[in-house]
Amino acid sequence: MSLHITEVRVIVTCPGRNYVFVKVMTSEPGLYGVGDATLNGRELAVASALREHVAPLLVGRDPDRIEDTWQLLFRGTYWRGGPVLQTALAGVDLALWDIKGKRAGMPLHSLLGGKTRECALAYTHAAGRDFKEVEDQVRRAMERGFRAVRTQVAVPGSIGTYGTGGAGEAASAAWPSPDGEAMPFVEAGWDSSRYLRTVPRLFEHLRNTLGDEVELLHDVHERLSPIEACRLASDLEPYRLFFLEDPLRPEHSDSFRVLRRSSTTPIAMGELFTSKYECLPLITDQLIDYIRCDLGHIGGLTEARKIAAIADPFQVRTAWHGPGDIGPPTHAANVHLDCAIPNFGIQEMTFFSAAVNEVCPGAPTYRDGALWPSDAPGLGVDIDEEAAVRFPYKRGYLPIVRKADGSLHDW
Ligand code: CS2
Ligand code: MG
Repeated sequence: MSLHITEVRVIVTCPGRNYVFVKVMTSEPGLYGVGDATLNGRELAVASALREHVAPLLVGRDPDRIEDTWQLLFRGTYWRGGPVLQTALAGVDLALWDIKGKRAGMPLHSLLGGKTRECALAYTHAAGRDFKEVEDQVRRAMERGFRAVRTQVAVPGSIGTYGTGGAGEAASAAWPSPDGEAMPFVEAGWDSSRYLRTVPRLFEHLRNTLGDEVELLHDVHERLSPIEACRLASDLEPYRLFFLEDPLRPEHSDSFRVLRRSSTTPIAMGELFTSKYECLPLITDQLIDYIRCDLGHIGGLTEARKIAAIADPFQVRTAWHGPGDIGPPTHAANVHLDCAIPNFGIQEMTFFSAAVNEVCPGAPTYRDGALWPSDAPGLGVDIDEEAAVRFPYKRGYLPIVRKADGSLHDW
């Protein structure tokens, strides 16, 4: 029998935070592919979709047929899409690309058309309780070579503001209540008006103290109404952000028209999208400047390269999602794609802990403010199954946000 898939292993592990890794085994001894199917806070839903529904469909199939397998898993469900299924699909997709690269003896950037650039401009995060603390963090990042930094500051009265290292985030969701059971961390006392007053002052401070050279970014994390987002984007204009990220929820994509008319602050959007279809109007109507889907939640490289190709003639550049809650295989895929496409913009990055690198070695290398792709065949990432077993899964939830009156707000 010709080359075929023999087994799909789903590896759930918590080397500091939870990851779901996929290992697609083939009939050729020693030939397998690795992927990442981590969906922060709902990991087991994806693991179960993979084990119970996806794996049985793949055994016996030719691993070379990536597009056909993608179509099978996307169209063949009838109830298609959504974060759980698209994350499962991404895990398989990356593993199949990894196998193809290994068979060809080529790194993925080579298979994807070859390098258009040597490395991918990267940004890191800086955050603090006050402006000075954020400034110091940006300086530290610049000392490490970063030319672009995302900055977040605590909003007075809001306990553990998003992006400022609230306990819930630091633990990647696993936030035990006093009785030891994992419960969501509550960011309490959110007040959008206070946030809208605080953030422009942060950027005024940063430009006054750091000058104009460093690129600054900010993530709204989908917390604003359209008119509030207009206010923020126009108030930030004097500080020339590289981009303002996710000002609105994906459900409100029509409201980007309003936002676009009110300011020249560049806009990035997309980490919550799960397919190219949600990207379409934002791209074709040029309502955003950067598309930042998560390769791990849109069905992998197969979908991402199509999104990049759609975006290119509309002068929309890429900024793929790259937080710590997606694993090294997705980060590696980001950078292979970044280095192959013409319309790359910037790459969000994470420094993985020693434990994550032990379980899943091969994350892209950081040097001089940029990420460098591996030249090993395939993704360049591996999974140590024995090490993974030493870090068992811990249930955890993403934080939630409540306003001062106790009602729920978008996190
Ligand atoms: C964030 C993410 O990196 C980002 O831009 O929006 O860290 C996001 O909060 C997490 O991926 C949620 O799991
Ligand atoms: Mg974000």
